[in-house]
Order: sequence, then structure tokens, then C-alpha cells
Amino acid sequence: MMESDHLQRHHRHQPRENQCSSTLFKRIKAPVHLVWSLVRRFDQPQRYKPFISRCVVDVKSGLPATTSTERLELLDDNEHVLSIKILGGDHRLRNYSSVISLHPEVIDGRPGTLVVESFVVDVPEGNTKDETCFFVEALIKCNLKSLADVSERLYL
Ligand code: A9S
Repeated sequence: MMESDHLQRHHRHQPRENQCSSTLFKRIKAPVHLVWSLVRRFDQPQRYKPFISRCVVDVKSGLPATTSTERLELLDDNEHVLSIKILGGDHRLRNYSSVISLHPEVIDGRPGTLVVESFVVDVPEGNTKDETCFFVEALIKCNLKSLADVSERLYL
């Protein structure tokens, strides 16, 4: 196992009273460089995020469907850390900020990756912290499952 210090360094959220925050983990049977090649493409989230159909960079209006405007906050190709903030969109995630980091591991004697993703977000009016966490965690679990599926298929 890795030292948890190293891991927690990248995942320090300080939720306010009206926010919820959580951290999820996923082991992937593919090497870090392969998983990172998918994660680092902030401009192509649809390569593994099942709920994203397309991504337009630098377009501010005119999109018909549900949209989200997101900013890349940190992309560290050495430490394998990516962080984003959601700036707006026609959805309910306000002040959403997330960090995803990759850590090399050996799984069944082969190179693998431990993915850690954490977030903080406002609890919307009319919802509880638990409901908000449950909703966001469900979405992230889908993304991580899909990231694992895509990575492992590429690694075969
Ligand atoms: O894509 C992510 O990194 C994480 C999340 C939680 C994204 C959520 C989402 O893209 C939807 C899936 C469309 C759900 C946004 C920004 C808002 C939603 O309500």
C-alpha cells in the first residue's frame, strides 16, 4: 500500500457548512501511463465519461442540451493529478470542485493503477448533504467504472 500522506496531499477539500465532500477509490488493471492518457484529456471527457456525449472548448452559448462549463485548474503530468472546477451550466452542481489522482500499484503481479477522486460541492436548496453526496458519488462511480473498462480493454 502507499503512504496515505502522499495520497491525501492532493485531496484536501475544506467543505463549508452548506457543502458535502467525499473521496472514492478504484483499482484498475492497467498501468498508470495508460489510465493517465485518458484522464489527462480534459478536452475529451467523453472518452470514458458515460454521461458526456461531446465537449466543446471555448464555446459560450448556443448549445441546446444540458451543458456544464468547467475549468481545468491543475494538470500535473509528473504526479498524475488533474483538478477541475465547475463554473456554471444548466444543472444543480454549484461550486463543484474535484481532484483525481493516479497511483501505481501491482495488481495480481501486473502493473495496475489506484485511482482516487474527491470532490466538494454545495448542497442545493431542498436537498440534504446525504442526498447530494449519494448523487455525486453515483456519477463518479459510473465514471470510474467506465475508466476501468476502457483502460483494461486498451491494455489487453
Ligand atoms: O464528470 C465529472 O467529473 C463529475 C460529475 C459529478 C459530473 C456531473 C455532470 O456532468 C452530470 C453527469 C451532467 C450531472 C454535471 C456537471 C452535472 C450533473 O448534474
